[in-house]
Amino acid sequence: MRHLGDVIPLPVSVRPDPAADFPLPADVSVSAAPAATAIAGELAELLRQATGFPVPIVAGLGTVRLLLDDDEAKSPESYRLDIAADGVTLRAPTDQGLFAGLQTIRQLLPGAGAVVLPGGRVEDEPRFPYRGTMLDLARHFYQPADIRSFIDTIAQFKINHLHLHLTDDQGWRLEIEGWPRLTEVSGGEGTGIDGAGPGFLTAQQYAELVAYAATRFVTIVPEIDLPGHVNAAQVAYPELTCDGEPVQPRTDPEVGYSSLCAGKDETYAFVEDVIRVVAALTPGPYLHIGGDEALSTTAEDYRAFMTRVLPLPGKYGKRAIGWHEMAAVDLPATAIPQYWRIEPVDDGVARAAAAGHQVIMSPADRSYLDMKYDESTPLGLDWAGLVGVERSYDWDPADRLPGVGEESLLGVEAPLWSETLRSLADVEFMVFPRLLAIAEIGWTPQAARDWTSFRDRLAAFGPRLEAQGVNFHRSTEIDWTAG
Ligand code: TNX
Repeated sequence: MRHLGDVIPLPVSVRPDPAADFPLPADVSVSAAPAATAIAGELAELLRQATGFPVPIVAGLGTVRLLLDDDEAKSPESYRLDIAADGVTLRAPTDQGLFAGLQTIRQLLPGAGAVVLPGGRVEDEPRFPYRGTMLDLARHFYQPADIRSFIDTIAQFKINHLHLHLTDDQGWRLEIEGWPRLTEVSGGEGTGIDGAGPGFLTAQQYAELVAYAATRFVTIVPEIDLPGHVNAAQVAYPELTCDGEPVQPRTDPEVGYSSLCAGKDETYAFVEDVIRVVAALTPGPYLHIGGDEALSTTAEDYRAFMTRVLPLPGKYGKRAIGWHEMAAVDLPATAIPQYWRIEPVDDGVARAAAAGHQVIMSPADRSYLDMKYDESTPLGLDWAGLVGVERSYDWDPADRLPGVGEESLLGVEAPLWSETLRSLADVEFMVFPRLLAIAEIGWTPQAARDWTSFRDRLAAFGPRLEAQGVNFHRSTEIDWTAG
């Protein structure tokens, strides 16, 4: 049997009651408020798999009950789980909270043997509303089925945002109505790093992916990287360069050489069109406009460009997110800088925070999932250092940058860049288990977190990830035999 606190991310409050340990009976059933039928169906299926019992969904009071209490002024993701001798009750203010609680129940089910749930009460809510990861589809494209599988895995750890880096120098991965050459030319064969990552999402596939993610309570955050990282766009449409001359496709990992032309009207016609189309395809509240490493854009052009472009997500109903370089300009009130630096260098982020902006923390030396774990890691980069599991766990996003404390943070994100990655197996190897560390940072109160506790809880997830076919890294920092 699992212990009530054997959960990642660690819940806010865990009160075990061993007298109330609950063996699931052969006639175990599920009941739910009408608004929660989808989650009830999922829970029943989970219990069927664990027990082999039929687990019907019943109209009256089931053995396991899902209740919606919308009267409380709590986080929509909060939940309370009671496991008692006469059954299990999960209550939350929203179906999002029920889904979070469902992930806790999933983790409390044993991997094998008699199905007994540990008695007691769990009360839980997230530290931050934004807990994310990122896939770089531009350097290497991953098929929708792989992205869906990835979403299934991350959602189990209460990761609720998936940022898709859709465009870069080496490829353009989202079909844009009115600009067909973006994907015809820059999404096809020969694109990506070493020409080995071809493919793109049609508008329809993107919409389906967004809808699928929503069933896992994961919000897709699309990124169109501007004004740098645009070689693929310029290959497709040479009028997007300053001199209008064609440029060559690039499949090397260099950054900082391409830029949209801040002084040309064509630039803004293109950018506004793309933002309008992406916003229309995206139900979530955010649209990421990049803004990083625009090393071949002059500071003056960067300001001029960003000042014109930053209001556009708002015009189409979205909040702009951008890499923190964009904080060099005065931001629209709802814009969110995403901080990625190693050193606490202030590029205007603290000023933005003081003006009331929310910030997403993604420091490269802690949260970049494309950094090698250690010298022997066959994949990944090391420009931000080696990032073992403890290093990815043992930091606090609220003390990274002076002036950007707890109350300024929307949350944390762990980006995965794809220069060295070729497959879902490669992605999983770099992401797991480190994303579980980031998930706990984003969910569990800082004062309740502890590396030793995390390390010991993580060991038990080895067999679970293995059973799910997830290609996680068997880091020697963890004693996997303890699981
Ligand atoms: C930096 S940090 C980048 C990406 C690279 C990554 C590789 C940032 C916003 N941009 O262009 O893929 O390093 O780790």
